[in-house]
Amino acid sequence: MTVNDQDPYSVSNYDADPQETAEWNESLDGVVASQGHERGRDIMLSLLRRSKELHLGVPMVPTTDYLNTIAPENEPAFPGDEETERRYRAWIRWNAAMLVHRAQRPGIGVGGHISSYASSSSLYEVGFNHFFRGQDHPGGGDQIFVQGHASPGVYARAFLEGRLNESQLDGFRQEKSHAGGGLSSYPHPRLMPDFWQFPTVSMGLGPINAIYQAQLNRYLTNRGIKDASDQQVWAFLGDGEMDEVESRGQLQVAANEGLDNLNFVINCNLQRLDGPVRGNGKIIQELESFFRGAGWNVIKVIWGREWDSLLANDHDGALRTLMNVTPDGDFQTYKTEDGAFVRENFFARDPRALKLVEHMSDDDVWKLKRGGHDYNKVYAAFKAASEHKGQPTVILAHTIKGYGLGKHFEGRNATHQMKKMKLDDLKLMRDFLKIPITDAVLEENPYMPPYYKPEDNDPRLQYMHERRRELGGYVPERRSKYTEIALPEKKTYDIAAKGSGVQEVATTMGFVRLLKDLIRDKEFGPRLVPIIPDEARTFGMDTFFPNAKIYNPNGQHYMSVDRDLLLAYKEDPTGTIIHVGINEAGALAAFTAVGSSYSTQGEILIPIYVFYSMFGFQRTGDALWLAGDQMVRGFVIGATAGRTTLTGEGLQHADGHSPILAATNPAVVTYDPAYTYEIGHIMRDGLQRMYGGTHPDPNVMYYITVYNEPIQQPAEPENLDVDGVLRGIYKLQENDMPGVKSQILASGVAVPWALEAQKLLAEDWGVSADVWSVTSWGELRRDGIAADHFNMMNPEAPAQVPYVTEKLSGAEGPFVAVTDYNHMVPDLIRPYIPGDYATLGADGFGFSDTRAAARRFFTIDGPSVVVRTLEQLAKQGKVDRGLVRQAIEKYRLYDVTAGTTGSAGGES
Ligand SMILES: Cc1ncc(C[n+]2csc(CCOP(=O)(O)OP(=O)(O)O)c2C)c(N)n1
Ligand SMILES: [Mg+2]
Repeated sequence: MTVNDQDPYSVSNYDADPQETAEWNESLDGVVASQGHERGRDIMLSLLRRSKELHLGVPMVPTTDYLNTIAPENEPAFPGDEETERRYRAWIRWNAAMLVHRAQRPGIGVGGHISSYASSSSLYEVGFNHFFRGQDHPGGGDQIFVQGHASPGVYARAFLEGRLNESQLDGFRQEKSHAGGGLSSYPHPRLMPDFWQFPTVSMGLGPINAIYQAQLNRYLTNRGIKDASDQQVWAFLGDGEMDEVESRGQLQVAANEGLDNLNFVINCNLQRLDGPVRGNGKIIQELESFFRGAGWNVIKVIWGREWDSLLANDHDGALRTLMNVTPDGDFQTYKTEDGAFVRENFFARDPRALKLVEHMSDDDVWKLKRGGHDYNKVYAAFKAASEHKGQPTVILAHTIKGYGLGKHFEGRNATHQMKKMKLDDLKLMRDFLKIPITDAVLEENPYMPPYYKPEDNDPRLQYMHERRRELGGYVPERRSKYTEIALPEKKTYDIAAKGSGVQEVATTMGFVRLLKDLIRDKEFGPRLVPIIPDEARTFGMDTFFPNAKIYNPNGQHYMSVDRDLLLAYKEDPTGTIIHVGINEAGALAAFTAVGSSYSTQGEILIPIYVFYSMFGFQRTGDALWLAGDQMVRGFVIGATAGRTTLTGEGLQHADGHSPILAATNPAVVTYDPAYTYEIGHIMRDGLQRMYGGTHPDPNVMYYITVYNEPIQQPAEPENLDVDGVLRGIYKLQENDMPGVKSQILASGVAVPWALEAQKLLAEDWGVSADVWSVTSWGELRRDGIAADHFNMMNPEAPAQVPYVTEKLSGAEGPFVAVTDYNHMVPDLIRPYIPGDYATLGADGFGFSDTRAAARRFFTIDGPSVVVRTLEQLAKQGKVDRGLVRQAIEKYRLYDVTAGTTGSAGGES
């Protein structure tokens, strides 16, 4: 009989020798009866430890007692001058609160958060004074992810450091209107590009991005691009934030890759915005089991040093039991009351625990601190985390929300949203923090209590500067200097210009072939980083596996099933491809880390993130918004795009709107190319813009939609209007046939339909149509809006003409536009079309069918373009209205089975 059920609590547990087992149980019973519960526990924990050493496969214990992981006797001595550090911490805390309070002055009232930083200032200060390395440190700088709404504390520190002045503090949240500039609400590199490195305030994106930042540091090291092995990533997170899917969803990546350069510090103040995180439960215990299960090293910092002696005297475990069973909601409430309340409602539940504090006054009971506010405890945890090898570490620090802000703030459910302090609160806080500001000054103008900063030569300020000098400079700091790398030469793009001859090749495949050639470029090639969420085979990128290899820091330790194949699946610590598994959120985090390497690490890397276009802007739009904030540079490739082109896949796959979503992101330049030669120019221009060193705005991501419909790729026409390709529109095919004129605008996969319509119009109806390839509806719109704005603000100047208006100005006839997307895509440029404009589009949900049937259903195929054009011409009185009905009947436009536009099948 085999033992499959290893759950020790299972009723059906198999036992090979019940009698022997009973004897062991009796021994344990005996120990407990004679020596008490504590001794019984000791023995059981010791046996569990031994079972681990003997590799008995006993299921692990997911949680430990509600105690500090590091016992007092194992704590290192605190290396700093605690008194001094606490003094300037008080100044920072005061200034942080005043920064927010003053931002509520009459006429301003721009909000802000006080309580989160108040709860976490010790966590940050221990880091700033002893751990976080600046970028001038010989080992390179650490990367610090600051909890978004704790930003006032970081500004307040920078003020003491002399990096920000009082006027800037008063410009908090008035970024445009405050004279001399303001401060952004939260960490936004885009808005404060010399200061912030990592945007964090969209809950959940900080944790996942920190994991992939740590991965990037390893990746750079393993690939020999830069030795980042001495740098650590510190991510400060909220306990409420840990409920976000992205916060917990990638913990296994950090564990599997052994990212011991990564430290999460979770500020467990037990509260989120509205109230308790787990009123009935214990968030620290829940997170402990979750992280441990994922393979992380867990360090709990729950109690301050005042509890040490109580716990040392807690011989029968009564106090520990109370700690274990008290729900978070009660712990929160205690801190809104007083020492007598704590004695009665916490300790008095067990007379043995009550006895432990009988010698203490209520005031002393009140001063029993939470671990996250104690420098010794926090320092011990940070040191252990930074030295831990083989695993990432999470520090779970128990704190009080609104700590030190007085009775109206501490532990209150509403504390997150409270911004203003009453005069009495100000005085209490001033006293608590011992800030030398008089009552009279506070009373004079309670809207504007002064900041506090001593003279520059104050020894405590000097000490603070010295700590930062020793650690390699001030933090946070963002740099954007990087090592230059020569861009690929023009001829590297030749393959894109050549066309495919008689062979039919989809633009996805055309793009992949080009990428392959770019990667071959000796100097620049290694800087291109393909990122794929388990779709390489779909896009024909499995051809990259053998040479570029899949990055795996652990290598490949199994006998690979396809080891003899040419296209073997190859994992390697020096691999180039970041393969994140089926995981678009992780892919975006990797994209963000890789695409900002130029800034965080001073090394250029170009992320080429290729994905199912439906699962890009739609699924991970917020992460792409963050990437824009972080000033990421790179390429986002929406493969298998279009609502009717990805045959058979249906409603959840058929993308008919990603260009619209992309157009809303100011950092994204969107292209919908029809042919590979267009892609070649777009890629080249993109790299030039990002790293050519001449463009005024290089901090952009190029979103390029490519398709899986095989078509004959034409060779690049001679005298191609390259400027037109890059700016968004060029004339692809003129028709000089005499007769009624019309203009067809199309993009991407719809360009061949436009050409089909051009032919049908000529042959069936004697109408001459020119065809324009619109490579970017979004860029044309942006250009138009810029012209509108200029004209509004400069009424005296000659009016600017939008590029598309100018391009189409001599074109005759109605304009008809078609794409494989929603009508909204061509409608983006409606205001700038110099004439009658009609659009066709695939609105509504996609479905699975043949390309031809789907295009007929949405009336976007070749014949549909013909009918729309005739209708527009009839409206203009240029053809007989009867022709429209004739055309509908001729093509059976109402019959989905009569559609013929597009090829069948095609994998990529
Ligand atoms: C994705 C997202 N949803 C909601 C918010 C609004 N929000 C900002 S802070 C916050 C509560 C944070 O609680 P916690 O993570 O526990 O941090 P604490 O302030 O308690 O340290 C919420 C809901 C947000 N910023 N991002
Ligand atoms: Mg919280």
